[in-house]
Amino acid sequence: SIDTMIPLKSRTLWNKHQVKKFENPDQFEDRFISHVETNLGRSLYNCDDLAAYEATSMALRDNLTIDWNKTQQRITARDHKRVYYLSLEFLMGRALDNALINLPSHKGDNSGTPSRDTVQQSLDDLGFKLEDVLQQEPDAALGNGGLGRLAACFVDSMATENIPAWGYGLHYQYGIFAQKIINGYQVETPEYWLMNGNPWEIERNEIQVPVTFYGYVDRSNNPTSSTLSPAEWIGGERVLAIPYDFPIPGFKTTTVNNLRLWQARPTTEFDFAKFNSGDYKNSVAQQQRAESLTACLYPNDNFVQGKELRLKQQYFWCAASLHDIVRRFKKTNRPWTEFPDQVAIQLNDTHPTLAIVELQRILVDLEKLDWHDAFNIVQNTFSYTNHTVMQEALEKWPISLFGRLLPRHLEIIYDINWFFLQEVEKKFPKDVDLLKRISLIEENGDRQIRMAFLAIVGSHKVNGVAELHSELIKTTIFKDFVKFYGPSKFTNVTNGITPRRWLKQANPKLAALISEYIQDPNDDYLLDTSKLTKLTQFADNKEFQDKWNKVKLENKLKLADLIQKCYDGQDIINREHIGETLFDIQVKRIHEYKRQQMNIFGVIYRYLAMKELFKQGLTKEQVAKKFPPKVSIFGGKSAPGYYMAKLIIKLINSVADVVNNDPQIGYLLKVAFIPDYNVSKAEIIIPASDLNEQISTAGTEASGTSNMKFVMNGGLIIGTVDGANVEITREIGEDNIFLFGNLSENVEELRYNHQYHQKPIPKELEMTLRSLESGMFSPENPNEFKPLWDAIEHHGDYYLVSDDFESYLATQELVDQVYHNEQSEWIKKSILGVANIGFFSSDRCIQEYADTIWNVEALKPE
Ligand code: F58
Repeated sequence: SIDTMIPLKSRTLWNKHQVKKFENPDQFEDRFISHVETNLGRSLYNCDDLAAYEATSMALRDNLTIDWNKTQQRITARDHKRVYYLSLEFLMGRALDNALINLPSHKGDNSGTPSRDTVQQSLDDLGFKLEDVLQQEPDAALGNGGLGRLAACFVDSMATENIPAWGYGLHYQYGIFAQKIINGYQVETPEYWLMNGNPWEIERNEIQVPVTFYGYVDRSNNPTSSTLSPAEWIGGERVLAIPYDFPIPGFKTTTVNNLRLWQARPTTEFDFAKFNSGDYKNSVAQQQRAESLTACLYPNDNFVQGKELRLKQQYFWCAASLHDIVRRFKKTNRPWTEFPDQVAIQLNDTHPTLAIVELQRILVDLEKLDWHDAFNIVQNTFSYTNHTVMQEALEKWPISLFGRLLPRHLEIIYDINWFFLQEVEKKFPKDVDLLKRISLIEENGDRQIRMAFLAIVGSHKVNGVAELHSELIKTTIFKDFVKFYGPSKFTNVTNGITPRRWLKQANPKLAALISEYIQDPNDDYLLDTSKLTKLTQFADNKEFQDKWNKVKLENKLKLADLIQKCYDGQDIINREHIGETLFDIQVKRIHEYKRQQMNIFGVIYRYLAMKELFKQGLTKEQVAKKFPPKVSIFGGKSAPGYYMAKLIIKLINSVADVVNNDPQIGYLLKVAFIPDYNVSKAEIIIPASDLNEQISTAGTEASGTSNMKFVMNGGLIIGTVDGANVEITREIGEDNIFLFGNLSENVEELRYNHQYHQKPIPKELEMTLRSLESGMFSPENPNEFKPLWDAIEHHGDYYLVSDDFESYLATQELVDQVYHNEQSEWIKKSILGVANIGFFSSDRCIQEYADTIWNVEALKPE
């Protein structure tokens, strides 16, 4: 036991002064005031909302830290296997409300146990509004989009499911940029999210992990000079990795896991050469460079750039994390062969693939294990999640760049490849083409390391993130690996989302209505989401439908407020008609494959068709029959260097300008672009949707997760047969989703046809593109949007907008008809969606990972 190492006298004293959690409102108030007056150095007289946010957060963090300590001690005492989730991105959003929801009794049950309600009451008594206090918190936006938010949902679920798990990532000073829209264009501004400090993190200066770059490999002590035997890497540059720890609470459990984010710091090492030459300024500059290593998140979504600093970030993070993991394992005094019984490491995409190589280096060079024994351990430890089949998002590193930064790691990769190719050759003799295709090194032109291939070879399991996607990777990008390893190395874990944040926190009114009707006053359905199916019995119930509708209306009003704020007070949405106005929403990163361009083309077509009817002399009422009131809402960031995506943003804003200011159209059609889409805005936007757009070209969106969030909030999907839409349809029933468009199995042929035959463009699209060309939306520069019509008409229409446009419009027409003429049917679909979305809880994902990939069991608090 760890206890016996501490003298009895000290133990007794520590026990006597055991720190206690606040366990009732009075104790919370005590903590709150104490934090205000000591940690913040403020008082009753100058405590503003920000200070109230900080003090509330510190009080909650105290509680979490106490449980955090217990959780960690329990895992260590039991010698339990730990899961490490390595992700370069954690898109956490805000922490305070989440912590409040996870309080032991989250509803006022009069027992005095603290809950969100009692904290709200206390704050009220102290003179603060919880709503305003929550607004003080900046989003922790350390991610780009789906991949980063998935990691955040997963750490939430791992804690809730009592899986002993740590997340490892980087402590960026600047997360994703803040997006401003100026004259319709995206402008990126840096967001220093730590401006006011961060009450949720614990900086651990007592842990400093040195990380090395560059230099050379020294083999002078190694007579065989084989790369397979231990070598010494003499590094050229050295920085320190300092951890920042974030407590991750679970729901209805006292398990608190850890999210550890590393930050780079200069070493205090003293450069004599520079000192002696009197070059003090330069040695300071060099130290400052160290800190810039983790300064900023790369803002690309589904695209890789291949920059040296990015590779440095990756190695820095992998080396620091593995050092930590290995140190923890070594304390158990177990033999190395047991490492995979104690440690499971999940690679969130290929960004942490270097961890595979680093562990092999540690085992061979530092721990002197036999090369093959070491690699066995490595393979049994790691598993890899793929999130894309798109070529431009698959990581490859030029050998020259890589070898300069990490000379010893390059040798190890060559050796891994050498043994791997020998096995391939043994199984498929003389298939030179196969060897070329499957090699970890791409040999055409500039030689590059294929990181996905390295991740496959170094792992025991590879998974895709939705059924369709997991099948696609087996038949396309990883086909040869299926041939070599057999299909069992490849598996599927369909993505999920945490219902705590995406239902309870984002949509408290809907959550309350649900718990009332399914008679679940303790919100157990947030743990066992299959309980949501009890809603089915109320799908036709008039009274329930009315209440359901009322919640939606309130959420739409809240979104209308947000939009008004974004448009400097200009009220775009007509509140009088809001109940009959369909909110059609597409929020996600802007990317051609996600096809926001098709959405806005649909809006333009609708506008042109409406104008035509007016021209024919129809009245507003008559036009409304054909085109009932609708708001098209967009949100999302473009990568700063992605020209086409930025042009799509500009087009949306230009169309909004014209349409919103057309008095003839009025409230019948409005367009809004919400700037700076992020997690906390998503929590307002998603609950307000009637319809949401999941319209990627079939086969391109690996899973999508906002599709799940929208349905969980009573939104209906208009979507293609892509990603998780397929399984959502299976779960909620095809009557409750609007599917359209070509199937993924036809995409290749359609693209081929575009290349070799001039296919006529459907007339509705033709009309739309010509309106762009006429300068209708860019009178000063009619050619502004030329690249958008050229992409379709002259560059092969890679994303198949022209192939799907007609069925998209037809399906939108069907949507209008159901929404306006069969209101009760619409609400029924909405209810049935929520009733059957339970499968997409990220708790289910974590159970699948735990059972089929990590081989780890829950460790419940006693
Ligand atoms: C996303 N990938 C997928 N990548 O596009 C989406 O379908 C899926 O639901 C989600 O992962 C979760 O599995 C994604 O977000 C990135 O943003 C990477 C960031 C770093 C560079 C490469 C793309």
